Amino acid sequence: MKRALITGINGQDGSYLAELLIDKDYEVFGIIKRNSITESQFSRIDHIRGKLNLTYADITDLASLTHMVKDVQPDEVYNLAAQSHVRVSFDQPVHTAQATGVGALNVLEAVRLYKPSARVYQASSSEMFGNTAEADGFQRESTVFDPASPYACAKVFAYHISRNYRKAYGMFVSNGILFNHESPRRGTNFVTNKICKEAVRIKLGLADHIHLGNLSSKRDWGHAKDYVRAMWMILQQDVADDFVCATGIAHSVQDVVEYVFQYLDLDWKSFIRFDERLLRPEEVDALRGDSRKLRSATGWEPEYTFETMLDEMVAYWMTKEFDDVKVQATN
Ligand code: G4F
Repeated sequence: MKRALITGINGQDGSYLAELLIDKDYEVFGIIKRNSITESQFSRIDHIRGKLNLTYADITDLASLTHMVKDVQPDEVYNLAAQSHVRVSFDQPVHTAQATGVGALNVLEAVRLYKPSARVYQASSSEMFGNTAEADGFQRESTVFDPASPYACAKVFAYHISRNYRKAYGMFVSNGILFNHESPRRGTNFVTNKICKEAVRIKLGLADHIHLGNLSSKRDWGHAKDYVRAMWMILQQDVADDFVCATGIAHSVQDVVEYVFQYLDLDWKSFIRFDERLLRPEEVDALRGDSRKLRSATGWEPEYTFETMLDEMVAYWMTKEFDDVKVQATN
């Protein structure tokens, strides 16, 4: 049985990846960052908790990571933990640098010291490209990075230190440069799931508006389930490398709003209110990925479309009991 260690196992991606690896007969280990609301730590993985080996640890705490790697002796390590909210990274730049940037280095160092033959997946991000694009409008592996937030700067560091460990120590470390990926498990302070959840609450008469920031930015949105499959495929390659994972199709935030409200038979213009607190000090205007390298190396193809992904997310909220807790005003 292969052993996988996942940081961020209780997040959107970690939970889908854990399901995938269990299906593939891996023994799955995860680290959980302790917080004071125990229930919220396990909400995405409760249904598979009996099949997981979970330990409290933190990517900012090298000692806890070295213990984990030494004890578990994993074959594969997926570093998915981070402070992953771009706008929040402007509020907490130092914490973001420590968790998202130095955290990745801690993972690499723990692996180098106690299981250097393990294969490491580093969750790199399309945010690293910032506002650069190739002449054809796409970002790909060769596109220059121009990070536009503390989060993106930290991810650029993590990307480069991963390549450095690959070259300096001959370790198998691969970067998946993933474009935005969503699902019903997405945090509701990210724009797609915020729109889906709040639009359903409007439909049910529990709310009468949504506060949003920039409606014109464009993202290449795929489904998290498709993207965790890419993570696994990246680590099954003969040679460690870096790969863009994206659908190749971009939509604006307004496209998301229009699609979701139309699905619910509502006129979106009556319910959207602009809130300048939701703008970022520096915005990334448009992201669209060229993932031909990944597709030709691994055969990866997404199963979901933009539309089927949003259909699933809205359907999820339609069946949910609401506790009427509002989404944070500033997220
Ligand atoms: O959903 P978002 O917060 O995602 P963002 O910033 O693109 O980052 C996500 O994807 C990255 C991959 O490219 C990951 F690395 C990162 O960890 C994260 O998962 O915002 C998407 C767009 C932005 O342009 C934002 O300005 O939506 C715009 N937006 C407009 N109103 C909003 C809102 N974003 C949020 N979160 N909340 C709003 O009310």
